[in-house]
Amino acid sequence: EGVGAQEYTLIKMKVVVPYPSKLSHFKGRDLYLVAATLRPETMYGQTNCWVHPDLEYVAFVTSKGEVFVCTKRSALNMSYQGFTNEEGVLECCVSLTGEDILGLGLKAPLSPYMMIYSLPMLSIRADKGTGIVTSVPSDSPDDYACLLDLQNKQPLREKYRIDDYKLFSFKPIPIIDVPELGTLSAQVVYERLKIQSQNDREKLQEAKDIVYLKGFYDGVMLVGLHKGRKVQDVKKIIQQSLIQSSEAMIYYE
Ligand code: A2H
Repeated sequence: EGVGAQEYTLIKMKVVVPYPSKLSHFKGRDLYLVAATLRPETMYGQTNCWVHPDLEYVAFVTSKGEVFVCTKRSALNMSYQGFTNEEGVLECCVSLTGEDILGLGLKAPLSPYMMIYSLPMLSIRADKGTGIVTSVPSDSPDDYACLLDLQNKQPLREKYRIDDYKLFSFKPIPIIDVPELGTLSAQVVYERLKIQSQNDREKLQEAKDIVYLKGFYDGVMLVGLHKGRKVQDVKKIIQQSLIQSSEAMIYYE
């Protein structure tokens, strides 16, 4: 952990069988898309998962015999953080593109939806996190904007061959009450700033600053074991409980 290291919570989103052809090689093993988040306490509000259709990903076998899917850059970082048997070595490593892992059915920890799906987000960066982002449209303006774009723009759905049932049954879930911003703070700020789409990068940055600050310092949990408590008091507790149940890990970069 060097100067300025960022701690992420890696959320293990279990891919539902049968695996797609590019991953059929891993039949019989538990396989996960691993998303890097700064907000483990928002996992109660997951409605889907984001992958970048044009990014390169890898699947590799961890020291526990599970299969993780993420960018190669993050997989190598993981290999130096005890995730693999040997540092710098990715066992049974298979290369994938984002398109190979679009539309997968996933079981996401703490989400009230039994199954959620991987959908395309074009603003995912290759140079941070795992390239997999878990979507919480109630509390993340980026996630809200992207979900709304997909729901409103038929050509976008067609381009990435997204089945309607993977998208339209999923609504933002009220999980945190933020004074002045209410229980769907990302949507409220998106509307207040008159954001038009996921490409409104400047306004989205402004929205993120507002929602993140107020949500963290003044937000109160509306759901789960810690209902009624402040976000900043329970964030670490929720992270630790996800780690205890093997649904999450800590990852630095
Ligand atoms: B956060 P930082 Cl509810 N490209 O998780 C783009 N965005 C990425 C990413 C990538 N490669 N990897 C992670 N992220 C997102 C939840 C969340 C997040 C909420 C609210 C705010 C928020 C649900 N999505 O982040 O630049 C992930 O989304 C606001 C910044 O590395 C991750 O946490 O600091 C966050 O950005 C990491 O951003």
